[in-house]
Amino acid sequence: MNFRVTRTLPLLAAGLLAAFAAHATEAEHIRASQAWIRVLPGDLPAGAYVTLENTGDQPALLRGARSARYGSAMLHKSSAEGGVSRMAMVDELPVPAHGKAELSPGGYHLMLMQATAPVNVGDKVKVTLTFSDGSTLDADFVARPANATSASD
Ligand SMILES: [Cu+2]
Repeated sequence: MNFRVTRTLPLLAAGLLAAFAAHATEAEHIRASQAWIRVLPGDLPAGAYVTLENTGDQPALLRGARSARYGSAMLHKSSAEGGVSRMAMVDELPVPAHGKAELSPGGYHLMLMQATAPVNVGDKVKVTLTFSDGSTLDADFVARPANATSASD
């Protein structure tokens, strides 16, 4: 009896590992493009924008981001009400299966705060995007001037 148990357990463990490896993460199906940061003077927070494309069959949920260059990063959404522009924190941004989500000025964005050192126009800043299953995607965001409206205008 003992003999059987010790032989079965390693096989069971191997089977579980194989099943886990076959399950793709959210981040694996996401392609990031047009990634840029609007750098503002002084200690003002910087908006970060990116286009996310989901090549997978399941929706992915962007939860937030982090970067070694900033003390904190939050997911925000801007809106205009009666000519007044506001922004609010949001918990997540869905990227539909075989679809896109755009973070762009006036809409969803990442708010990067407390730069650890001055970020200059032209710098490439690595930002790690985090998804609801805990998976992550690194993308290089190019720092652009305050009057920029897209990744390349
Ligand atoms: Cu914001």
